[in-house]
Parts: sequence; structure tokens; C-alpha cells
Amino acid sequence: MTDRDDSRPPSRRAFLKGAAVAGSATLAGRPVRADDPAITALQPWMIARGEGVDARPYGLPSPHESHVIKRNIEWLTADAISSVNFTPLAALNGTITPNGLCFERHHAGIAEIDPAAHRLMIHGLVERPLVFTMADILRFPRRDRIHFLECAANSGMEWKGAQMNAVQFTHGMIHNVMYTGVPLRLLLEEAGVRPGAKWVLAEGADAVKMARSIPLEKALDDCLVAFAMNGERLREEQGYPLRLVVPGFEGSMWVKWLRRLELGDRPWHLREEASRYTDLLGDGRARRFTFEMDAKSVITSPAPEAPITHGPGPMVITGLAWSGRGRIARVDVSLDGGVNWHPARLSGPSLDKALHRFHFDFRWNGKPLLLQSRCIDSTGYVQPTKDALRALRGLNSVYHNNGIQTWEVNEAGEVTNVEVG
Ligand SMILES: Nc1nc2c(c(=O)[nH]1)N[C@H]1C(S)=C(S)[C@@H](COP(=O)(O)O)O[C@H]1N2
Ligand SMILES: [Mo]
Repeated sequence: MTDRDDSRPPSRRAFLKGAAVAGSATLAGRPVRADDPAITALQPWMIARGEGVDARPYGLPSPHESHVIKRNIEWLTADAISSVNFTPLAALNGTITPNGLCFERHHAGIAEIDPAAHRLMIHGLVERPLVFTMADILRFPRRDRIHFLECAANSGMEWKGAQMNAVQFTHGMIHNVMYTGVPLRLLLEEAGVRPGAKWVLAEGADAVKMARSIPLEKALDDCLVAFAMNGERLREEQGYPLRLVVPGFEGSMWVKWLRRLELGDRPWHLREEASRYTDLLGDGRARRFTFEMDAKSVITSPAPEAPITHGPGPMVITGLAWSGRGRIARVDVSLDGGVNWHPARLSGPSLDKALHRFHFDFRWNGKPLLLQSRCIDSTGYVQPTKDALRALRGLNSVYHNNGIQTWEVNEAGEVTNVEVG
């Protein structure tokens, strides 16, 4: 793990650029003014003492941040039970998604489970069918791992062309959380994997009994049976009290409210047919098992819901990049729709199958921009343009859209979701 901000020695070019900025007095500060009441007037919070430590036993954000919430698109699904809401990416910083802002995707609503009555059963091609209570699970050696979860349908509404005018809706079916859980391998070894077992069916306790087949190889590799997220127990929305963590694989396989693992010699095709995500190709064929999420990036600010309000001058472009196949090696930013590319600064830890944060600091001249970001992952894979994706998979796809996103910025700083040819 490296923090590249700190580890990279400052290059001569970066130093000269910094010097040029410093030469223009300040980056973005203003001269002190004696008639500015925000400086001179006593504000209410400077006079009256505030609430005590008992007032907020579970802390909440400032009321001034009340716009930073998950949002649903009402026309997208028939009701809010089998539906999805979206992470407010434009307002977030760093790489960890706060628990209250993790998008939700349910097929039969949120299961509200009494952990004392919850059981996890392992059966099928095993030596000893076993059942675990939550107390049993907590006695196994555990791991803490940060991983992104992206729904395969993320950006699906953008396949045919630019549609949703907010990064929350174009890219918000993703979150990045530190999970605490037991390696699935340990539980499977306790039950004893029988020869011939190749797949693990994972089933949830929600009303659809959502089930997904996971290749045994993946189950024995880096999957976790997680009971905590970002330090506290899972939220009910995210599968309390137990969920499967399947790093790098599409979100639908991360079964929530996990109650059953059945080992078998084949995937449970038929049972999953109704709900399996399939990629329709241009020639009418379909890709069925596309588990790994391809490398993808997006600028989260500025964005349609986060316009530039300060006018020309120094500013920060920031965004996220991720890959289901490893780390992010590099992110480039374009200001002119992909004609010229500039390296962005990767910030914070660079972790396997986790969100990476990038920043690009520059001086806006007030002219229109066509902002794009493009990432390269540790396997050398380069994020494709949307046209390159369409050439490969046609127009009728919905899932696994990892194409390059374009934001058009006008002279007023307003941002629109567009596509460039
Ligand atoms: N039991 C159960 N697990 C589930 C689902 C569900 O509806 N029921 N939805 C799946 C899908 S399609 C996705 S994208 C992720 C979403 O996880 P989240 O709600 O934590 O964002 O959970 C997956 N696991
Ligand atoms: Mo999903």
C-alpha cells in the first residue's frame, strides 16, 4: 500500500508550475475587508453555548449538508421495493463511502433480521453440513478489507447516449467500504469441500431468496462473509447481519442477508435465469458470466449537480477510478474531449479492487471545457471510449458500461452530460 501523494518526489516541472502559481499572490484567497460582516459580526454560534454531549448519541451530518442523500429515479422501476437508489458521488471526498450514503439495490425490499434468529447454513458437496449462529461467526479469524461494490447496471442508462444529467445517476451505483468479516474459505474448510464441488450457491434471507452462483475458485480466494462495514455492524440496507463480499465481481453476487451456501458441481442456471444479468451483444448473442468489473473512472466534481460557481482561476477537478482486476496504475484527465491528456494525481491508498481518488489542479481560463477521465489498471487495461464499447457490444447492452464519461462545461461554469464523437 502506498500513498502516492507522499511517496512521489516532486518533479522539476511540478515545482516550476507551483512556483508560477505562487507568484500570482495567492491560489484562491481574497484580500481582508473591514466591511465584511462574515469577518466582523458576532455570529449566533459565537455567543450561545451549544448542545451537550448527550444531545447526539448517534451523530448526523450538519443540517447544511441535508442535500447529500441517496436518491431514487422514480420512472426507472415500477416501485421502490424492487429498485435502486444512488450514491451522491459529487458531494463525497476521499475513497470511503459513509454508511448512510451507500446506494441500495434490493429485489424484495430491506429484510429486517433479528440477529439472534439468523443462521448461515453450508451444505451440498461438503463433508459435514454445518450451521452457524452470529455468535459462531464472530469466533472465526477475521479480516478487514476495503473494496468497491458496483452494480453491473451502473451507467446502464447511458448505453444509447448521454441521458442522466447527474453523476449521482450516471455512476452512483457504487460504494467503497471497509468490511470486517470471516474469509469464506475458512467456513468452507470447516465444512470440508468434497471433490467435484465447483460452484457455491449463495442465498439471501430476503423475500426473493436472492441467489447467485460463485465459482469455487473465487470463493476460496478472497471472498468474505462480512458482519461489519466501516467499523460498525452492517446496515440493514446492506445485508445486516451478514453479507457476502466478492471483491471485483459485479454487485449482484454480493448476496445480502446471507443465510445459505450450497456447494455443487455446476452453476444454478435455471434458478437464476429470472434475475441474472446478461449482456446482450450486437449480433444477438449474449454474454452470461461477466463477473469481473472492468476498469472505470469518472470525474465527480465538477459534475452536472456540482457546477463551477467561482468563475475562472485555480480550481480542483476530482474523481474516482476503480478496477475489478486489481489496482489503478494511472488516471489521465482531458479538458478537450480526449484530444490531449494530462496525468492526474492519485491520492490516498492504492488498494486492490478498491476505489482510488484522483485530483487534477488547474487554472480555468473561463472557456468551455469537455472534461473526461481515463484510467489504466494494474493489468495494463485502458478504459475504453463509449464508441469503442458499442463497436464491441452493440447498442442493446445495459450492463458493464465502463466507457469514458464526458462533462461539457460552458462559460458560466454549468455542466452537462454529453458525448463526443
Ligand atoms: N439478498 C439480496 N442480496 C443482494 C440483492 C438483493 O436484492 N437481495 N441485490 C444485489 C445487487 S443486484 C446488488 S448491485 C448489490 C447491492 O448492494 P447494496 O444494496 O449494498 O448497494 O446487492 C446484491 N445482493
Ligand atoms: Mo446489481
